[in-house]
Formats: sequence, C-alpha cells, structure tokens
Amino acid sequence: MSAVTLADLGARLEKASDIFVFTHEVADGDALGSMVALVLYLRALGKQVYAFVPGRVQASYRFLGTDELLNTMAEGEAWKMVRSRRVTCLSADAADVDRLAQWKNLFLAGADRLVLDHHASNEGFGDAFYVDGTSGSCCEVLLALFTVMGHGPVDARVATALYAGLAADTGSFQYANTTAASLMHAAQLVELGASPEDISRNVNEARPYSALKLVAASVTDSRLLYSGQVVLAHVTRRMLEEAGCDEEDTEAVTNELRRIAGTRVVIVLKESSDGTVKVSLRGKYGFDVKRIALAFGGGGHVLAAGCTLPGTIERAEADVLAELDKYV
Ligand SMILES: [Mn+2]
Repeated sequence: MSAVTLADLGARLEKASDIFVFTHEVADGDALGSMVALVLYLRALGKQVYAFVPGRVQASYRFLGTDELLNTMAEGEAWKMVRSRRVTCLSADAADVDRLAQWKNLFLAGADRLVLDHHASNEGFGDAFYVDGTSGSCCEVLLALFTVMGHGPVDARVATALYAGLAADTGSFQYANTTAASLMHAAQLVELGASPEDISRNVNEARPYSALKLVAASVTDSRLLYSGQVVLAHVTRRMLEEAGCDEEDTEAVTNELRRIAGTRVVIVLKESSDGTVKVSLRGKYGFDVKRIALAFGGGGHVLAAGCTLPGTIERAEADVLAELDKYV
C-alpha cells in the first residue's frame, strides 16, 4: 500500500485493459457522478469498464445514465473475470474499504487495487492510493486525474456527471467546502457542456411525492435539544411504510433540518432494513461531527459524517447523545 501521485494513478489506469470501479454504500451524487464519469471516460479510451455500486442506485441521478452504465455485470460473471484475467480495481469516494459493502471482496480480489478519494479521514487502502482531503468532491479529483491523463478535454456527458457530483457534495455551492477552486472547476465543467439548470432540475426538482411525505413525517417528529443547538430526527420503518418509500436516503431530511436558525448539529437516525441504525450527522458553524462518527466506527468529513450502530433506534439515540454530550 503506498501513496502515489495522480500521474502514477493515471499511468496504472492507462496500462489496464479491464477495469472495475467501486464506490461507497448509500451512494450519493458525488459517488454516482464519479462512477458514471469513470465508466464513460475509461470506455472512451477503449477499456472494458464495469461499475459496482452497493445497494440500490437512487433514482435522482438516473438522468446521468446510471441504469445503462452501473451494475450491469452479474456478480458471478465479475468473479469469473477477476479470477481469469488481470482486472484493475479502482475505488472512488470511499473513505475505507468497508464502505464498499457487498463489493469489498471483489475489489480486494483485483490484480491492481487503486484508490482515489477526497475524504481527509481516508488513511489509504489497496495497492496505490491518491487522497486529496482539500477537494470538495471526488468528482473534482477525477477532473484533475482526467486532465493529467492528457487525452484532451472531457466530453459533455462526463462533464455533466462530474458537475452533478461537485454540486451534490458542496450542497449546490453552499457548504463550507465550497472554495474558489470548486467554483472554477464548476465553470470549467460548464464550458465543457454541463448544464447547471438541467442538472439542478433533475436532481432537486424531480422527487417523488412520497419522499417529501417522509421528510414531513420526520421533521414533525424531530426534537430540539441543548436549547436548540442540536436537532434530532428519526426515520423509522413505520414512517417509510406510511410515506410509501421502501429504502430512502436520509439526506433530504438532514438538508431540511440544517436550515434551522441557531442549530449547530443535525442528527438523523434511520432504521435500516438490515436491523442496524444508520446515523447521519451534519455540523454547522464549524462544529466537528466527524469525531462522533469515528467513536462508533464511522467516518466522513468534519461537517458531514455518518456511522452505523447495531440494535434499536432508541439505543442508538442514547449512545450518540452520550457521545455528543462531551462536546456541546
Ligand atoms: Mn464525496
């Protein structure tokens, strides 16, 4: 395992002819944008590329071509291929190997295992890794990679996928990780053919009504703690059922709650179908929520982190609040 430069990573991809790409579970816009961009870009270089995204791919990014481009190879086939020839595996936007969930072992079976990420908590895994903790999104690291690979500017579809990821991770250029560089990268991607309006309409204004019902139920159930410094909400199986959603990302709930004046911490606890509780944490005004996620084996960024706890939602709530109490 060693840290390499972007140029080294690019050279290893150039040499590969069969490439599997991977990303983290509960794949967000940055993860999905990264996967789509990698598949399109590397296939255009004549490589055989397959993407393995854990779980269900959220519908809001279907306009990027996720149905046609991601999870198109069956598991048995993938194992056959990785055992019979040299397959290069690349993980993007995953802070550690466990985040690859059901595809972790397939990634590890690769002949050359590469990691590209922007999570500062990523200590590196695989055979060679490149982590830029200053980058607001993994898609921007990919833009830099494609630039050093030197095959000329990316096409409009790749630019669209990268812009979608960049916009997702910066909260449409509103979060603390929005820097001059993020805006310059966005401008570059618009010049290459990404349409901010189309992307925003597809991502932000195309939600099923049931998803909005779920946000309403969760917000109604939420509580303010520590004189309003902390807001805590649940997404229970019952809420999902009543709203008519089967497995929903908690991001919409989190985003709604972070709008509250004076709130420094947002906590959303979601009952997962596998019997665990997924905890989504957001910090405002520089409040570090990563340390709470890390205490439970999770990870992420200072202002946006998450972890998974076994047991009931009540138990998870008590544990997370006990940890939070050290810092509020
Ligand atoms: Mn990301």
